[in-house]
Amino acid sequence: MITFYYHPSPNPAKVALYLEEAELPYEFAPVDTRQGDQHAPAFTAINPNAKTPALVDGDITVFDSTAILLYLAEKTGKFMPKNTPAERATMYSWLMFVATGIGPYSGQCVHFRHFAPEPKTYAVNRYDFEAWRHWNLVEAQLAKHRYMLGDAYTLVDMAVWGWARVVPFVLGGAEAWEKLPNVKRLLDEVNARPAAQRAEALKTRHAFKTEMDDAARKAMFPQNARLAG
Ligand SMILES: N[C@@H](CCC(=O)N[C@@H](CS)C(=O)NCC(=O)O)C(=O)O
Repeated sequence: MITFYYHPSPNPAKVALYLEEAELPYEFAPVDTRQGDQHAPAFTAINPNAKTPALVDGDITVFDSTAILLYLAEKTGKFMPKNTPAERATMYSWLMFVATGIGPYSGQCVHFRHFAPEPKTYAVNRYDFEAWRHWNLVEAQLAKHRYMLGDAYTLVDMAVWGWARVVPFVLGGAEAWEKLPNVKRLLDEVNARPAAQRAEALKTRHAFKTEMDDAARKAMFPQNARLAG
């Protein structure tokens, strides 16, 4: 049986969607990052990086959303492109683009736009610019193809969906959709899938802390302790 370590945020959402799409049974293990659960030794034994998601499958442990997506896709054979060098090369390219570009730049854009103390003009400008640059590349790909890899819905679309759900929060408001109509089209299509609705409903299975108070900031932004004096 799979145990899925989850918090209602973009990277775990990708994995929630895959598990639901592939109809894999799993036990739900909430990790309340605003309460500091990610730093508990029992969790860092599973994910030394102290972040969600993580997954335990029998005696196998896998952490980091992209690694988990690939693990599950190799395990089930579902939502993978054809096993040709060309198709796999395209898949790895876009999957890693989401992992190393969309995720980190969107995440930092959220951090500086919504949570960092002033002065932050330089940082907001840099991360907003880079987040837009990355999302515009996804937009261009989806303007050419129905899905990220062409005609078939794959794990790459699930990786994009995790972050597309929060584009207005990342890019400064719902008007961002006017410049990303094809990303919005994919988001709406995936949102309409029963698996996506089950994945979204996971957040109601635990009373996750929503306040970003001092305790939450201490758990999530440990770097601030170095500024305290
Ligand atoms: N590269 C990692 C990033 C994981 C990550 O940043 N997870 C966030 C939620 S989206 C988290 O758990 N944050 C808690 C923290 O930073 O303390 C992945 O893709 O899984």
